[in-house]
Formats: sequence, structure tokens, C-alpha cells
Amino acid sequence: MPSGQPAAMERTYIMIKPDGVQRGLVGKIIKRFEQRGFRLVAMKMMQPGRPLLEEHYGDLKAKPFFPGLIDYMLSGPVVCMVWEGEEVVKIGRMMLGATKPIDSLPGTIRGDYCIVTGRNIVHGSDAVASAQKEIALWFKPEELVDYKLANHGWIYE
Ligand code: IDP
Ligand code: MG
Repeated sequence: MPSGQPAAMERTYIMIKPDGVQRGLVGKIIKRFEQRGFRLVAMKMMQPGRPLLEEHYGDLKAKPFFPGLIDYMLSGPVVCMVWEGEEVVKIGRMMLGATKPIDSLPGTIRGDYCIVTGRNIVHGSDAVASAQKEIALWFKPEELVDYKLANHGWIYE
């Protein structure tokens, strides 16, 4: 893509994990996406069940940490969100920081708020295709709200 050209609008699935909720980080995490300029498309709090979590993390089923990961995700409510904006999948992952907090730079969510991989606060889709799958898994179409952000023209050229 030539530089200066706007990239396509994307959506990503961001989920505050049970440790993020219990540690009172919900507002801080939402604030980071808001202040970056992204548009909140959908949000809900829920206690996910095992089948939903096993589907969400289906690619990791063979990993030794999978049972522990599911138990962790079952340990309390999560906050599920869809955020929209140009390059939001890639930028969202940068805002989260690396999977392992030891590699997460200060200034990222994981780099600021956690220490171990198994309690890393937040989930974010890793590609546009997985974002579409995850949004469809966690939200009904009617839960995605269509509106124009009043400051859109101050965020995009
Ligand atoms: P991601 O969340 O950064 O996309 P993935 O590799 O997709 O990272 O792993 C999903 C989640 O599984 C991680 O966020 C973390 O909670 C957990 N996880 C990944 N690797 C380990 C590990 O080595 N030990 C414990 N938990 C892990
Ligand atoms: Mg992942």
C-alpha cells in the first residue's frame, strides 16, 4: 500500500481476562483504546463457559498449558469488546504488549500491569481473519452498534 493512503477500517476483539477484572484494570484498559482514537463497537461483561473458551483457544488445545489456561479463564467474569479503526488489529496487539510479560515493553498493558504469561490481563486478536472469527464467536450481530464518532474528522485525514 502506498504511504499516505488510508488503510481499511478493521475490527478487533479485545477481552479483559479475569485477572484484569479482579485487579480493577477495566477502566484503565478501556481508556487506552478510547484515547488512541478507536471506536467502541460492542462491549459486555460475562462469565464464559468451558465450551466457548475451548473454542476461542482451540488452536492451543495441544499445548501443555491449555488446561491451566481454561481454568484461569473460567475463574471469573471477563469484559468483551470490539474496537474499530485503521490498523486496529496490529495497533491493538502493540498496545497489549508481548504474550510473555518479560518481553512486554513498559508502556504496554502487559508491560505495565503483569508479571507472568499465565496472568497476562488481556486478550487481543492476532490477525484480521481471527478477529472476524472471534467477534462472531463472542457477539451476536445485533450487539455490534453502528454510529459515527463525533471526533472522527480529528482522528483521520
Ligand atoms: P496471545 O494472548 O498473546 O495471543 P497466545 O500464544 O495466543 O498469546 O496464547 C494465548 C494465551 O495463553 C496467552 O495470552 C496466555 O494467557 C496463555 N499462555 C500462552 N503461553 C503460555 C505459557 O507458556 N504458560 C501459561 N500460559 C500461556
Ligand atoms: Mg493468541
